[in-house]
Amino acid sequence: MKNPVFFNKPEAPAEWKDFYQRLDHKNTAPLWEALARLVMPEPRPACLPALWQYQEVRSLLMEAGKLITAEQAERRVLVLENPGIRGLSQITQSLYAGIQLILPGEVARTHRHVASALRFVIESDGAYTAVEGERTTMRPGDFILTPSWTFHDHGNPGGKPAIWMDGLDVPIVNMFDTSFAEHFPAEQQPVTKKEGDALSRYGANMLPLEYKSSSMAAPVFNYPYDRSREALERLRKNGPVDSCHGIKMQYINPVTGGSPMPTIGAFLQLLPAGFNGEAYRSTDATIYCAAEGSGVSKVGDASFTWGLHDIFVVPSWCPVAHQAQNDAVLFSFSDRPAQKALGLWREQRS
Ligand code: GTQ
Repeated sequence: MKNPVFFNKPEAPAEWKDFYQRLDHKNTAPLWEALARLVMPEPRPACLPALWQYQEVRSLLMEAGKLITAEQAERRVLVLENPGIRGLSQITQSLYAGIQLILPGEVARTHRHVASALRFVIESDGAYTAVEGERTTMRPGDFILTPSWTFHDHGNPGGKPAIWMDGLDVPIVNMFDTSFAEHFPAEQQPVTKKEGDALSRYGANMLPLEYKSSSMAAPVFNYPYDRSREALERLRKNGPVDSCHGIKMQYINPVTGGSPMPTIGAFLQLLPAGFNGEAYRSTDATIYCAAEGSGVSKVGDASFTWGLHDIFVVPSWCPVAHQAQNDAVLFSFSDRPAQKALGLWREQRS
């Protein structure tokens, strides 16, 4: 039942105008004029359902590659701006997303910031990301972390352009006014660990003896696609296939079983060919990228036909229903762990 207090406010009489002006001059305002947009009976997101076709974004990004070097740009990225909140560099109310390009021979210099970042690799032939002294080769479909305040740089010693999706919690960090950032003294940080060290040490269902984590982020920072994909494939055979989600798994921090980073959660789901999912909604606005296959997702009143590497966004509390033409895999990320930590998260199956 809708609470009438949120909807039936009488029109302010003309004679109150002078009073409202005097309030205004004293930096005060009548709550009763603002209450309905302040305390809403359910989420009313300014951000809209939206789709970015990868091939369109890619050709613009390659144009950017001719205009500006990675060095000049610091990060050569096209920001995916939600059409409902243009100009804010946000894809949702709480998250940033962009598509980054590193051309052969380029490096993106070492820096760190309070914002947590993830990468979902789209194209790469030998490019790497380094985090705190360890490099990891980026392969298509890999989910890579750059936890808060960790030094990171990217490089592409290969022969082809490297392109990936960045997801950052910049809007959350800035909402709290807690942003710090700095450069590392050198362009590239020294490599102090062997490639694959983190995954061997923390990512094999084992931990070093008496291991105590000093971070809120996972100590593994690459979740290779072949492993995740294989798990989904086995589970498709074992079932059950969820009527809303297909076969959907969440990436975890192997130390805690919780999310890989405190503010951002990430997911991978397999929609078998012919999947015709039921509608689902949750309060965490979610960004999807098609890792394989093609399909159609109904997002509120919109219907998005997506193919390989297309990106779409589902606003908070907006119903989404996925269909897959052929076997499809969707990567997604959202602020779900932050909402859960604050006791805010809700979901609803239709
Ligand atoms: O790779 O460090 O898309 O700092 C935006 C800010 C990527 C990065 C972005 C960043 C980065």
